[in-house]
Amino acid sequence: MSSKENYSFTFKILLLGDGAVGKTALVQRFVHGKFQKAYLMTIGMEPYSRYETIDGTKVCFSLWDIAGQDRFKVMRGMFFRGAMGGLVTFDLTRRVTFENAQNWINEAKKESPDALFILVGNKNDLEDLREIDTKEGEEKAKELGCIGYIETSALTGDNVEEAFYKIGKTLLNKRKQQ
Ligand code: G3D
Ligand code: MG
Repeated sequence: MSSKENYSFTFKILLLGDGAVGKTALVQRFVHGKFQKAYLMTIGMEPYSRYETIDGTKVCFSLWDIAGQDRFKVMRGMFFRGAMGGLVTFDLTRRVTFENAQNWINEAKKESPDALFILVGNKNDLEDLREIDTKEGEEKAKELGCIGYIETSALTGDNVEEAFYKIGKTLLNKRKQQ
């Protein structure tokens, strides 16, 4: 992990997706390197940051973990403002969360039209309970105009770094071209 000093860019990245898909678990895994079974349900919004060097440039990931529950919807607009990217997360074992991915992108785009999104299928450790296969996930990511599709497990840590790096790297390249 890089130190905080002298970073060149801050990327505001949203954790999006229905309740209980694993947004908080993913961000905790990325920022603290562990899976915590018991923590409070996210209330409104929780900010996290992690400093990283990507292709020789120090960046700050500013991660905004929003609450998926409908009763927090009124607050979300202001948290979404100025976002550059988002991890649109669904639970591989619950199809309804997959079908809702589009709604999350629409909601975020209202506030941040230029944001980039990666589609994340979480809980890939629960192989027997899976309702979405990889091919379907990849097709959905294309249909939604996402920069990619990745399957993760916040429980085992599988692909979690890769998911955040993929969006960080894409944002960095975009930034360098501006
Ligand atoms: P949210 O922030 O999207 O609402 P949470 O989701 O991070 O709170 O996770 C919801 C539940 O799913 C939690 O279980 C959490 O432990 C579990 N979970 C998160 N990621 C994974 C994963 O990759 N694999 C498995 N097997 N479980 C995961 P509880 O039981 O605490 O509600
Ligand atoms: Mg949460």
